[in-house]
Amino acid sequence: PAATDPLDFLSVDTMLSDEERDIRDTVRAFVRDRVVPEVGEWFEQGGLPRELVGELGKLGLLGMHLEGYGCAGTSATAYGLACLELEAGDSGIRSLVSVQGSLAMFAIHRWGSEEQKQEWLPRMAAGEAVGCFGLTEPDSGSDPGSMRTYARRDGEDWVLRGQKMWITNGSWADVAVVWARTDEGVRGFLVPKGTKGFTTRDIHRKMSLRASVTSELILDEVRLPASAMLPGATSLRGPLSCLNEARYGIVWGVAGAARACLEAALDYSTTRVQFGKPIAAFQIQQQKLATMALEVNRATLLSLHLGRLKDSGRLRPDHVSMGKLGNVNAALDVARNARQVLGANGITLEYPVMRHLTNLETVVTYEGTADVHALVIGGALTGIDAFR
Ligand code: TGC
Ligand code: FAD
Repeated sequence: PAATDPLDFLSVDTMLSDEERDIRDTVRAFVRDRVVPEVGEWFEQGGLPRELVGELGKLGLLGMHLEGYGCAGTSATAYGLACLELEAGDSGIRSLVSVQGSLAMFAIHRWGSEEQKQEWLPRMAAGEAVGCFGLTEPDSGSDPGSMRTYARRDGEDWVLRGQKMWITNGSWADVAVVWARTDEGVRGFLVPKGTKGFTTRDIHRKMSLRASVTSELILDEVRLPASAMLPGATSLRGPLSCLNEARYGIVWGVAGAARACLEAALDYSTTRVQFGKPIAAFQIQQQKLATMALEVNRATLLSLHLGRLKDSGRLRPDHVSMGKLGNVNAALDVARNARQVLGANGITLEYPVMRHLTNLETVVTYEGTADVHALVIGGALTGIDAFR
């Protein structure tokens, strides 16, 4: 007989609380009704409807694991489950939520002044204001310590000059969290849309993460008051602490992308007939399905374990690196296998698999490449830094 729930073979569901299951079910229904019917079109057109931000805000998903300032204050595990369901829809939707909540809002929540928190967080939680997070530059990706964007003091003001690249939500953002070198170390600045000298340019012709806005930020002598600087962050630890949060969401998210690919492969293989039988009846296809199910379940269990560690205050950055490295690679394997199960149909946007597969090629690169995370784990295992 078929497993009771082939998408939750190991009954991970039984390890969730009622509240966690409720949140998961709400997000799953939103993705089923609002995202899945249209996301192929968004991906093809290369963007997202902006109203989605308000809808995600109404659901309480923006900065949902933060406390106060209009944020839902859920557990890290509940936030992870939401990321899983969102990314089962598309990595671009999870990216929007990650950048808003775990990068831009988290940066303000963790490192901002009371005034900055009051000004931005309630509106960002409601989806009335969008944020982005500018760390990467054209010549500074894996090595953010080499950033050139520079902020100099001029009397009470700061003046920013530089360029940020590959910034999710960039041209949508009402506020950009921009990281810059200063004579006092790396510091973060809140740059509101429309500030003189601050412009954005969208990046087109992407073959991956198409249902997402990706932009360049240009800062040409942007003058900001002293109150625009995040007072708590004084080194690279500032932005890297935000990355831990977003990477944690990705650990969960990609388990959702993988689950969606498994689901498509299961559906397809039980209905597609060749040589007089559903292709699911051939041993080679069953082996692929079994391997996919194993990876989906293993990735989900790893996510849940990291979630419980985070909720009990024991999650370390190198734990997150292991989760991101392992789960993204697993999801890529699942998506590649599923794509083959679907044959020629697997390359189209009529099915979700190729979309997930190409998205995951971004996910394995952003928020620390697979190589970066392997080196973080290697460093933790050996005590030897192999980055330089
Ligand atoms: P290193 O010398 O090791 O450290 C510099 C300072 O940072 C501290 N630190 C951390 N703090 C918190 N969390 C972490 N994970 C941290 N890792 C390091 C460290 O203690 C030190 O603090 P302090 O106070 O002593 O100065 O730094 P390094 O220059 O050797 O670089 C380390 C490395 C390579 C691991 C790091 O730079 C790295 O992670 N590189 C990858 C860059 C990256 O992930 N960029 C992502 C950009 S944002 C993005 O991609 C968003 S996409 C989101 C979406 O659309 O979903
Ligand atoms: P590089 O750092 O140049 O790496 C190129 C290759 O060299 C990689 O394979 C890498 O693993 C390898 N490599 C680098 N250093 C080492 C080393 N020491 N040892 C071994 N191998 C090494 N950034 C933001 O700041 N904010 C965002 O919102 C954001 N959104 C993004 C959205 C999309 C769609 C994409 C594609 C990227 C986004 N990024 C964002 C940028 C992303 O974080 C970077 O692409 C990523 O950090 C890698 O940097 P890079 O592309 O410059 O590659």
